[in-house]
Amino acid sequence: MNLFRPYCIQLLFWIIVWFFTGALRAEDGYQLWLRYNKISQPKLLSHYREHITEIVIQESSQTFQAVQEELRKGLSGLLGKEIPVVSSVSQDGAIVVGTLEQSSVVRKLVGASELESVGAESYIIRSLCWNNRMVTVIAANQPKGVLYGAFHFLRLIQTQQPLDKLSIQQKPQIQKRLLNHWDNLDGSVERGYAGKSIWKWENLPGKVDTRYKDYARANASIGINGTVLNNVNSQAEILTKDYIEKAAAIANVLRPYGIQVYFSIKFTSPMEIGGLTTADPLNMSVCQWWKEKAREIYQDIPDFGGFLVKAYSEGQPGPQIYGRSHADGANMLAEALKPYGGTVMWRSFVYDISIDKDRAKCAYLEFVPLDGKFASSVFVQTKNGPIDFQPREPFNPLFGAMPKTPLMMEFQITQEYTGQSKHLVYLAPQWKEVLDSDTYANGPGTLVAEVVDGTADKHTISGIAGVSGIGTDRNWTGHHFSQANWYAFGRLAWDPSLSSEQIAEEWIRMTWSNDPQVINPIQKMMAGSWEACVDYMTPMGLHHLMAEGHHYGPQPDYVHPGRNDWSSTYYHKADANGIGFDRSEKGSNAVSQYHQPLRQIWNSPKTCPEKYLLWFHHLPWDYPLASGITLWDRLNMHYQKGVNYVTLMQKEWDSLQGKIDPGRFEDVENRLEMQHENAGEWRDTCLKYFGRFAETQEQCEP
Ligand code: GCV
Repeated sequence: MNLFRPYCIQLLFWIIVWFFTGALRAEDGYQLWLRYNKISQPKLLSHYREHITEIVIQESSQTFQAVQEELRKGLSGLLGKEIPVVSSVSQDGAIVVGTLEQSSVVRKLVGASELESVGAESYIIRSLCWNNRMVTVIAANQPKGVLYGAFHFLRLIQTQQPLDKLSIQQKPQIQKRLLNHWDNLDGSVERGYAGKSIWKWENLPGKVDTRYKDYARANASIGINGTVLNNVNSQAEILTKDYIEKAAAIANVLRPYGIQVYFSIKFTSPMEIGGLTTADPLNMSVCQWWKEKAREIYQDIPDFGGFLVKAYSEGQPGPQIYGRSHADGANMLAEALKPYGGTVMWRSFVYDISIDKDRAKCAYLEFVPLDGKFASSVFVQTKNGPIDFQPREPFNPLFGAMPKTPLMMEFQITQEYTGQSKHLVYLAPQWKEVLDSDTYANGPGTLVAEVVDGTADKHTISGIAGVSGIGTDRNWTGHHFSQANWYAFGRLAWDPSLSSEQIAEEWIRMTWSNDPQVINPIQKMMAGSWEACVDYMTPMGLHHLMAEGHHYGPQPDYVHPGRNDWSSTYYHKADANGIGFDRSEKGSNAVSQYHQPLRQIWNSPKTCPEKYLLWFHHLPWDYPLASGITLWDRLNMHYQKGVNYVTLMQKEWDSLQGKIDPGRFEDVENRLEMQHENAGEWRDTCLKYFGRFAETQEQCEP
């Protein structure tokens, strides 16, 4: 017996250790921000247990099943006990969930007039006293609104907000909030850095991956309501009967979560899979083919969203082959989708440099003359900047230049040009910079966000798209912190006025911890991570210095054998006289595509903000900046500053050892080490290359 005793004590010791470090057991990131771990502070836990005792639901649609499932899962996890689902209020702490139309309890609690004005996806969450009972109501006009409300309610608990005096009313600012997958039908993902495509086309429609539901939950939790399943570099096969059936199986999983599916289509599909000899949008047989195709799709997918089109760009065919315009092509597709309410998203990512030698000007020159010529269900989907998702670009001048056309914003969540899945770069500040930019289109204060949400030009439709960074990696996005970009995209799509700090804090609390000792260092890391990336890659308005093809590392000396505008040297134009692309009136005059006073401010290197200086100006190496420092010295400072920030992020992260589960801690630690090494490579390669010119130049005239 005595011999046995030390073993018992040892066992007890390990049980205690296991119990207290339980929260730090390895996590793999699969649950994203929907972790629902039990609240550990006793006071807080009893507050929530007091305010949540039962879930009152009277509806049973598929969406309501999703609502019920999520609330049960979330609340039982967070509160550490099962919360019963009932059909009427029986005690204090009832959470009443429902629509005005279907739920008699909701009707008793909420006035019809309150919900009437808010629209289909909106919701209210309110604390009430009813029949001497303390209740919380989550109400909406449509089940989808209730679903969004339920996720909001869970978020309040996940981020440890009090529940006693709730008075929340939410309405999305932008109607169509879409992910764009650049997923190919063979399972590869263009510019994907998190494994293969999650769409298992080879197994569909028979076998439906369980992951689709978690994908739907995650997206619904941040308000995303549509997904384009396949790459804009499209294959005609997506429109065959087989693939429509496969997509229908995905749509069935996403539907209860309020997510519509869309296809990227190839303009020459009528020829490739339809046996026609032309794809001319004005040809009757072609129009008929698309009408038939739309009918076929809607038979299988009644809530199908519509088509996304990359036309006449980077090898993709378009109506121009037949001497027709973007509007001719888009309108023909819109006509085919019209009976079903489908949408066309026609991309403006075109750069035919026979139109203008400056690639940044091309889309504007092609699209602005077409303003007013698109059918009412057509969006022109436009990247945030005029080149191509560079670490930093001024906003695309099309925003503010096509008042008669709804412009759909296209951001890139996948980090093609911002370190892929190796670098920690929180992109919300980049997107905020663009959304908050003043276009001056209708005088001062016409923000890009207002062009996108339709208020600037009184459009009845509005949309925003994010190129997805999702793949089959267990944590969905490769880098654990790339999840933050997915999260932030959804939150900003819902409400572009949210701050990037606020979004980061929500995400950190839900994804990592509510402990301020964890929140603060991570906030700090994320806050400056984008600016740091700009600094060590392309500071002061430089752009497209990335290696050819994969776009990861630096290659400032790259010269494309056939296309000047695919060469790094085309963008930086470094030589003995200086560096930068002259887009002022004296150069390509791209500044003229912006409204006054931006045109004037950006036209002069004296008034142009430093962040855009070399985007708009070619300047001598010893050009004196306002601070008195020369351009070359300042460039050196930026590159070093970027690398220093990665060192700081490493330090902050190291301070979290023991406070973060070991699995995710080590993964991020390793990636930060890689980032540090690669940031140094960016600095050294670029400064060495530019130094060849800068340090041999003749001094500029005083
Ligand atoms: C899907 C860039 C990317 C391409 C992408 C293209 C686009 O050029 O490098 O991979 O193609 O943008 O947005 O169409």
